[in-house]
Amino acid sequence: MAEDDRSTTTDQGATIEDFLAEERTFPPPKSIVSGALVTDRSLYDEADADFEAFWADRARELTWFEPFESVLEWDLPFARWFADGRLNVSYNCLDRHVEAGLGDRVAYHFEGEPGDSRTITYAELLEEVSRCANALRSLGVERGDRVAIYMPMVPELPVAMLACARIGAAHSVVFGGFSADALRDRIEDAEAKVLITADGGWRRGQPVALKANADAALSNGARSIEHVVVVRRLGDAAPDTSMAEGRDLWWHEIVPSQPVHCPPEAMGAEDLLYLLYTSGTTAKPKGIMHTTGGYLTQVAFTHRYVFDLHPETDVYWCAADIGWVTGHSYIVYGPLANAATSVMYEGTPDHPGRDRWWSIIERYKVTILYCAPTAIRTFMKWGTEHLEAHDLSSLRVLGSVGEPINPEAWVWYWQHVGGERCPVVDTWWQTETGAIMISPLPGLTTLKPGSATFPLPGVAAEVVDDAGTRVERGGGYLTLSRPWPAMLRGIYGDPARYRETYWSRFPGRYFAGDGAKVDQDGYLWLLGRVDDVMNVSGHRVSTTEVESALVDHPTVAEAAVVGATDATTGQAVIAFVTLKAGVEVDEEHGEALRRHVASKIGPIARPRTIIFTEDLPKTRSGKIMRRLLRDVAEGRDLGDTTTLADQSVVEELRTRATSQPAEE
Ligand code: 7RM
Repeated sequence: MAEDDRSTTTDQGATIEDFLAEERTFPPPKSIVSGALVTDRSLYDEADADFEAFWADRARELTWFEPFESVLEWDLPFARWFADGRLNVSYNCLDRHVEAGLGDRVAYHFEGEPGDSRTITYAELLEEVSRCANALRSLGVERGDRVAIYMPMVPELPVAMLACARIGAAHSVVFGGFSADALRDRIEDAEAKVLITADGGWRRGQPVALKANADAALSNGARSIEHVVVVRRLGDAAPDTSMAEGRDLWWHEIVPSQPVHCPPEAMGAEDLLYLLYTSGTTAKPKGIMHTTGGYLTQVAFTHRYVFDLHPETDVYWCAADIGWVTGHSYIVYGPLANAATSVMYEGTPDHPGRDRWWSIIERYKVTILYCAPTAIRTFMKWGTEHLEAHDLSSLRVLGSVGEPINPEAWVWYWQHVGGERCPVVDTWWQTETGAIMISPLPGLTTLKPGSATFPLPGVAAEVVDDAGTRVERGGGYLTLSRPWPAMLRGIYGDPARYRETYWSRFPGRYFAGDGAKVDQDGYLWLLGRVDDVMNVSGHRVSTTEVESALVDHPTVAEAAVVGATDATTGQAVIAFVTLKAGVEVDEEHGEALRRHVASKIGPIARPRTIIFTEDLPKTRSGKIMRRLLRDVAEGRDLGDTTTLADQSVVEELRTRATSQPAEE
């Protein structure tokens, strides 16, 4: 890209610069366009004309016990959507489908990691949810209470969530990989009355105990918990599961014996549906609040349109964990609200072999796959032979979420997973937004690899500069300039922190920390967290662009880039690089990669140091932890590493970083 095309800084470090230009475009494949839900701009036009009326129409597609009159009350930053309406989320996800004659449709094809499987229809799911709801009521759970859920990826997890929704209790799902302390803190913040857990789950062929962690959490706090309900998942494979007399109950002893009917509570649209804690690395976790009517409206709408869902024929698989927001919105609430058939898988992609996902897609004839770039880059590293052994021709739409997807990873996904016939929808959103905000529509949008393209109908996403002025072309900060139905309603118990965290940086705008750029065609490109932006000789360089330039090299599977203090340039670019399987490199390879970046982006972004590594430190949801890599690069203490998926990775990196001289 020509120098004068770039956004320029007016003063030191004002705006993130825009270096990388992606020229490839992919119009929607003909096979998708014929039969697609959306092939013209009418939804956008409708939403542009009156976004409140647009969302109200979407909300009316749900079943309301009492219809709403009020659409939006906006007392910045506090929104209330459809506030005088009444509905029940579990009714909308289950009963109304069964009443419409869809009781025999499969809701979940569950596959456990050891190879066990269960098929659960909508009628069966309704029965189990109703029984579980009655069991919770029998334990004293009432409308307005909170229930903590700490479980592996088994069907009882969505059952428990829906049972809470049925009786008007809010759930707080704590990811099964979190520690006893993390569980205790979250239970205490929410003052949860009941904890639902399991004896354990399977991971990479090993039983992983959970109940012992739950006991540890309860042994030094979490006094609000009156009962613990325990799912027997591991059975004899579990290390001795101890049950506290009077407090702990086995799921199989209290749920199946309950009455099969449980009338759903008529909830206010603004009643709390759930809390989900975002794991801050330093600060106290924030309990993100999601409510009932607006949340369900937007997750149902986005799940249907972003994936071009045809619920009668599609088999949809979101490979996230339900412990993250992606699982809440796109394994549980969105798909069930749309009467979709989903695959749910318990384990890791490499058990028993590196083709587990492809074997699942082949066996269940999955048509829509939704996963994270970290998974795609891992598959790139493993090589294509694992996919080639399987028939993936059922696939028709591919989705990506969680991090920027580098153009090369996008093209690999398109080519090797999608067989060059499936649109790849890169979906940008956050725990806080509740639902997808920026994404292509498969039958309409011409794709550019690495771009999340445009805000969805009804969403006002704008890039602004440091002064909060809209950027029409170039880099800046991604903001949302209007309320949206699935938006967080606050941080549990801390309205001041809500205002300060999200609404103080740019007046009247929501800002949650991502950089983005707008290209000459108005496409949006996510540039990573603004806290990660590097300042090299006064140029604000995004980590995402340097990483994409590295992944563009044929030998590179994955890269993570950070800035480290440098005497000459202020900060220098340090790159951690994972190579593809079977790549042989010589001593000059680091230099070759540095040259590659310089030629793709410019000399300013040339990494000072390249560190080769087998693995990168990631959070348990697969996001690269650049904070840790900065500490490694600067030789600092590592601080809190509890959110790290694999503790051994950073130690290894530290050794490599210190044994490698800086290249000037
Ligand atoms: C859904 C989810 C949110 C953060 C967000 C971004 C990053 C998510 C994309 C993305 C680039 C994407 N919720 N992020 N999706 N960055 N392109 N398509 O991940 O709360 O866990 O994380 O994830 O930085 O702010 S989350």
